[in-house]
Amino acid sequence: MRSDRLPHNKIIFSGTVGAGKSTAIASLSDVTPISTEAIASDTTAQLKETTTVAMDYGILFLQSGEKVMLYGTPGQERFSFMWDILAEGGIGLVLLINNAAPDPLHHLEKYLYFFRSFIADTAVAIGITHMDRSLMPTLMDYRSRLSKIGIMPSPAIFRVDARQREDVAMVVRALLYTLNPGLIDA
Ligand SMILES: Nc1nc2c(ncn2[C@@H]2O[C@H](COP(=O)(O)OP(=O)(O)OP(=O)(O)O)[C@@H](O)[C@H]2O)c(=O)[nH]1
Ligand SMILES: [Mg+2]
Repeated sequence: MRSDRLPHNKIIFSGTVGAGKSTAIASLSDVTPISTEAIASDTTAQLKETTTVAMDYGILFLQSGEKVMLYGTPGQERFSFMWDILAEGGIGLVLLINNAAPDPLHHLEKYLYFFRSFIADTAVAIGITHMDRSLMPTLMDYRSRLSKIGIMPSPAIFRVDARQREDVAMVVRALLYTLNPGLIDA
């Protein structure tokens, strides 16, 4: 149940460039989110105009009165030094994978590997974004890759459009439920 970790109520959004981490936090936050967008350069510029260079931050108020702080990482690997820093003190990870990027299953493995010790101590829930733009791989493909990786317990995984508050709330709710079934009203 890991309830000793719950008073921090900090969750981390990480995952692929352009997956929608900043958008998801903006969709879900009950306060104006703080973001650190800069003009994208190199390969990211082919995908989008701006990219997160340090972090995103928002707050979600649960009906239970609990406050959940939402931290988003940059997607670009050159800012990966921020990933560990932001994860410090977190109670769980929302991993967003961009289904329209090349080789999203590889990205899934890469992020699960990077955060393996954090996940072992906390929990992870997975959102697959951009499925309206790319139907493949399917959620079944992700589930079979997860079972090959052997991560236990098997993480919750959903189709998520980061622009839709309800979609983001669903993956956060699943994460909170994994940590503590009493905290469900995200
Ligand atoms: N079509 C579509 N667009 C989406 C979806 N989810 C997010 N987006 C869009 O994807 C774009 C990228 O979103 P961001 O929130 O900047 O992505 P990010 O993960 O923060 O990216 P980095 O900070 O660069 O790593 C935005 O224009 C979103 O509106 C989705 O499921 N479908
Ligand atoms: Mg971002």
